[in-house]
Formats: sequence, C-alpha cells, structure tokens
Amino acid sequence: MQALKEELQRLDSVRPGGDLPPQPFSGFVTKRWFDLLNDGPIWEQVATQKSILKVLDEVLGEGFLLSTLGTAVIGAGEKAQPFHVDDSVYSFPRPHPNLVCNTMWAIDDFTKANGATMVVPGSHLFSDDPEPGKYYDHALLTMPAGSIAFVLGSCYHGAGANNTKMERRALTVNYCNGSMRQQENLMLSIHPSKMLSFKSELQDILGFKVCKGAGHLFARDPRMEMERHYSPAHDDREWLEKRNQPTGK
Ligand SMILES: O=C(O)CCC(=O)C(=O)O
Repeated sequence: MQALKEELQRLDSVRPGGDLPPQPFSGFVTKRWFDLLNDGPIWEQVATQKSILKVLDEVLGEGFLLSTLGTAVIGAGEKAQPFHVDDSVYSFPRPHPNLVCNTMWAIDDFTKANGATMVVPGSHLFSDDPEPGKYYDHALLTMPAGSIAFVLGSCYHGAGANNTKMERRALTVNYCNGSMRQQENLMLSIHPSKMLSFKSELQDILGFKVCKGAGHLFARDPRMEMERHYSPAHDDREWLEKRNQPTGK
C-alpha cells in the first residue's frame, strides 16, 4: 500500500492530473493514469496478484487476459460518475457469460462521503445496458483501504460523488475473457525489451499465450516470436526445434 501511494505521487509529478483530459464520463478532477506496466515494477505485481488471479480463473475462465490497468483517483468535489457497464464495448446481448471482471483496489477507505463505487446488485442479469444518464437504486462499495472488490463487467456501477476535501484513491484493474479484445493494446504498448523482462505469467495475461486456439503466431504462442526477434539469448536452432514439434491441436 505504501509503495502504491508513493507510485501515485510519482505519477502525479511526472504526468500531473492524469492521462485523460477533463470530461463528464471519466471526471473533471479525477486522475486516471493508464499503460502503467511501462511505469514502476510495482504494476507487474499488481497485475499478477496470485489470490486475485485464482478468483478470475473461476469468473472468466482459463486463459483470461489483463484488459486495462488504471487508476481512479477521485478529486475533492467530483460529481458521481454515470452508471455504466465495463463490457458494453462488446455489445453482446444480455445477460451473457462473464466477459469482463474489474478489480477495484481501495487505496483509501471507500466511504459514502468520498465516492465509494455505486453498484446495482443483480444488474448483471438485466437484459439491457444502463440507460445513459439514468439514476438507479444502488448499494455502495464501502470498504477499508487495502480491500479489493470484484465487479463483474455486466454489473451497473459508477464512482460515487466525492463530497470530501480529500482524494479517494483507487486502482481499477480490469481483466477479460481470453477470447475478447483487451481495452489497452498491451502487446504493443510495452517495449519488447521490457516485455521480455516480465515473468511468463504476466506475459501470458498480456496475450503472449494462445487461448483456446486464438492468438497464435505460426500456430504457437506469440511469445516464441517475441523471443526470436528480441531476445539476445535467442537460439535459432532451439527455436526451429520447438517450432517443428506438433502443437497437439
Ligand atoms: O472509481 C470508481 O469507483 C469506479 C470507476 C469506474 O467505474 C470506471 O472508471 O469506469
């Protein structure tokens, strides 16, 4: 937690105000930083928390991917965010199997006063996405700092209003089913030399592992091509040997 707080401070000093311009949906005084795997190594740890990945395996199925890793640092006086769902980008008829799961990390206590996330219980079963701008009866995700809440991508939700004088700091780390397109273009946004330094578990959830036959390169995990092109330790004979082994598919 301490390291994350320091990292948020650092981000504010190098990219003041966040990566998005002020706007009604993402907020006027809310700091959202993205593409964080290019920043401090702590983000590698965030994306691959073992206890979280275990839950996601159940919720999203084998081969799930990291979709976007960002922050939601809600400034003092920010109004409530409109209700929305995180899987609307896919336009699947509802209800549908789980496509997205957001993990909300409370860096500060989430309270009614400082903008605890509003969630509409049972809404993951509703037959339509929320109507833009409509108010819905909801519960609040009040939780102490250090908590992590799982919010299904089909659940109506939004950040609450921050009526305090302090920021409400949070991370929003979104994962998706392995057959869905990720929100961030994570395979391109990270320099190959950095990508090669990541442990394979992280490379897997960024897209360097085939998921149920999807995402292949020469019928193999794309990781092999990344290593071939960019790894100084690459051995062409070893690569050819691996490539010539049957895939079993
Ligand atoms: O910050 C929150 O409480 C919710 C954030 C959210 O839903 C979003 O950024 O889409």
